[in-house]
Amino acid sequence: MKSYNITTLDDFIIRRQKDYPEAKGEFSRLLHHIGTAAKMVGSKIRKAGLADILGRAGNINVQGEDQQKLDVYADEVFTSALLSSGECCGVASEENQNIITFTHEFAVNGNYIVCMDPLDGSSNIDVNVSVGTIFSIYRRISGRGAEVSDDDFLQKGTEQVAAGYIIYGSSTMMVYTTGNGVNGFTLDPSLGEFCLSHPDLKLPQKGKLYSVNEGNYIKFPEGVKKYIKYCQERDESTNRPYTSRYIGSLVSDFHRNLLKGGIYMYPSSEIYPDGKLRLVYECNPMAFIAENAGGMASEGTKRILDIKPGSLHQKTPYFVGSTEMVSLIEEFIKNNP
Ligand code: AHM
Ligand code: MG
Repeated sequence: MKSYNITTLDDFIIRRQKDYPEAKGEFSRLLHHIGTAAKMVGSKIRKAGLADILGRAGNINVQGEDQQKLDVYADEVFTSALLSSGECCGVASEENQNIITFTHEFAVNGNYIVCMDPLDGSSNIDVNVSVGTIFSIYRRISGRGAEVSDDDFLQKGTEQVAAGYIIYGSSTMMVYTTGNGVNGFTLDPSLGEFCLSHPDLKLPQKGKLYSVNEGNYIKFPEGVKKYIKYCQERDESTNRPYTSRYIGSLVSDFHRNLLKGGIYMYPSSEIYPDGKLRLVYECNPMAFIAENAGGMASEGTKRILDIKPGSLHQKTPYFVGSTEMVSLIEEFIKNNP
């Protein structure tokens, strides 16, 4: 008999749960609901060019940016899924100024809070380029049953219980870690299931790709400029020049570099003194994934996961990817203050 060895996301979650005899299945339920929301959003994105969903929703989000309709949809779908899991008692989202507290009877005792960017890179939707969802899960620090507060969401990245992203690309994939390796699941549209396709992902220690918005080059700090020049110089012994690849969609740029090896950079500049990316729901989850795959994430001089967030939408300069590349840019920054 032929064997069809398929591991679905739910199989995988249950298998992992068995490694923790004390686990009550709460966390597994939460992840399952995130998977379901991802399928709903993925399906809507597939129809984006057909349905009347393209274009702006007419609202401005807390970052002062126009919201796309799909941002709103993704935010609602993920928030509803997290609520209905019954395991999540509050959510922080790029799309909302303040945290959302779940006071419903079945959710108030949930042990987890989730920080998310429901649709990152959404300005790419209109031009049919990949976008993604980013999520980060923490155990609440407020007592069960109490209302959550900002402190629950302003924990250091080192406290993450899990982090992941969904990439809505040529296929839909979910990649996540619970601090014990990174695994990738590809959605089989005919089955409607995420299937384990990229077990135990490892970020190559060095790579050949660098990803940065070079349009901002002249406004970058000196160390970053010198590192970019280093990437472009010819030196066969170190495999240079490197290749420049930038989609402008963090999830997609990170995903490619995770698989192939490389560095993603969003430095400070005159236009964005703290960079553009948000620590709590963009940088920390990707940093947790990077580290769990053997990579590194830095704000230039220190580890991203060690930063204590002061506010929900705080920004930070960001360098993430292959350890040798991130370490080297730290050197360039240190030597060119
Ligand atoms: P968003 O959360 O508003 O979509 O913005 C974040 C996105 C990232 O996905 C991407 O890496 C970055 O913004 C691109 O910014 P820029 O266009 O300045 O290069
Ligand atoms: Mg974003």
